[in-house]
Amino acid sequence: MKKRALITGITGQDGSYLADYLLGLGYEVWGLVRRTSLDPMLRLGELTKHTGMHINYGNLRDSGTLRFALEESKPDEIYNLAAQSDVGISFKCPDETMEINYHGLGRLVHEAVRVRPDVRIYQASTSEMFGKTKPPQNELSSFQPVSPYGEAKLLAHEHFVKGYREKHGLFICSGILFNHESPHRGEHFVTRKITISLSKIKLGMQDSFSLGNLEAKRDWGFAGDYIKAMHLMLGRKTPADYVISTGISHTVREFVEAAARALGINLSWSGSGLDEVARDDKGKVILTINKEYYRPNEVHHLMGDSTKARTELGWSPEVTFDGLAEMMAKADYERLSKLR
Ligand code: NAP
Ligand code: G4F
Repeated sequence: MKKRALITGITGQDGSYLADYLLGLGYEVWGLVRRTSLDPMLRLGELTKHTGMHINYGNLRDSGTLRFALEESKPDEIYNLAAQSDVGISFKCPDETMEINYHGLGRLVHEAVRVRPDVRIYQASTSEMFGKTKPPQNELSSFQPVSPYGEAKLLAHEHFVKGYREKHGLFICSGILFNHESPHRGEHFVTRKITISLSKIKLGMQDSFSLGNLEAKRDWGFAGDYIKAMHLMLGRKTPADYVISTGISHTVREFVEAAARALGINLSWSGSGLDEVARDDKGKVILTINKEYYRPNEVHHLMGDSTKARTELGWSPEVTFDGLAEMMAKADYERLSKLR
């Protein structure tokens, strides 16, 4: 019998990599897809034609659709990747964020245990839950979230992951993943915004772009490496939570520099604060600072210690920071040069 996996958020960055990986392992993959006005299947591409791939229309806000998807797919494993995943937007839409990121998991778990009490569930928790906690952060660090997104994910982790595991014996675990990126990354996250903007500038399709806080530090890895850890967690004898990270952090400014290097753009910085700019080799301003992109409250430094995952799961990341920036910059450059 083929193993069956249900992935919520299959149309997102991680969902697309995970579906591909599980299909490659011989799984039957079911994806929960919400109705959108534009084609939500773009990232899945040819995978939608795979005989092992099935789609259920549904929404984490709607228990009935979850029940139906669970009854139809009868999954051995559930990967709950669906979320309002944009931290900046969560300050503007806190209720929606709580509704999907916290109550959504509650609905899913409640329905899942009725359909299949021995199901194994992966919850997409996040380093954003650490918030102000000093790095390096690991499974024993305290949580001090500063955004509605981080708060909703922490509540989901405490109430539904730890709660159902400890009180009801459910196999459910949190992957506390640090930032991970790829050519499939949403276009409003900072790394992808940078690689798209620099590619367009290089191709003469755009003059300049703006960013917010250049000094924030993140521990950036490759999504294709991180989804393997999700699968490893559900293969353990007993459920546990794991930090997944590279252990190395860089500033947003360093990501701009790495992506520019990959595209052969020589940057020079001048000015400070909101007046800082970056120029290209010809002295043309290509990057300015806009306070619109600063957040009401910022997580300044995330850097994970993933010793537990490396030891117990045998997991480690393969793609380096420079390799990631180059992969993303070159993918955008090639895609856009065909469109031009
Ligand atoms: P993403 O690209 O933004 O994908 C989010 C997915 O959730 C999309 O498929 C989206 O569908 C779906 N979704 C949103 N609201 C939904 C709803 N109400 N019902 C059903 N589906 C809904 O996010 P990602 O980067 O792949 O991240 C995957 C998960 O990991 C998220 O839970 C995120 O919070 C968490 N996480 C991500 C990172 C990271 O660095 N990437 C780090 C830590 C944790 P549409 O296609 O229709 O929008
Ligand atoms: O790329 P970001 O929007 O990612 P952020 O906020 O770290 O959240 C991502 O990682 C979390 C894991 O820690 C996930 F849980 C979450 O779902 C998401 O995937 O911003 C990164 C940094 C921030 O400090 C932000 O202030 O970049 C800074 N930044 C500077 N200028 C900007 C911009 N961020 C965005 N999105 N856009 C800018 O123009």
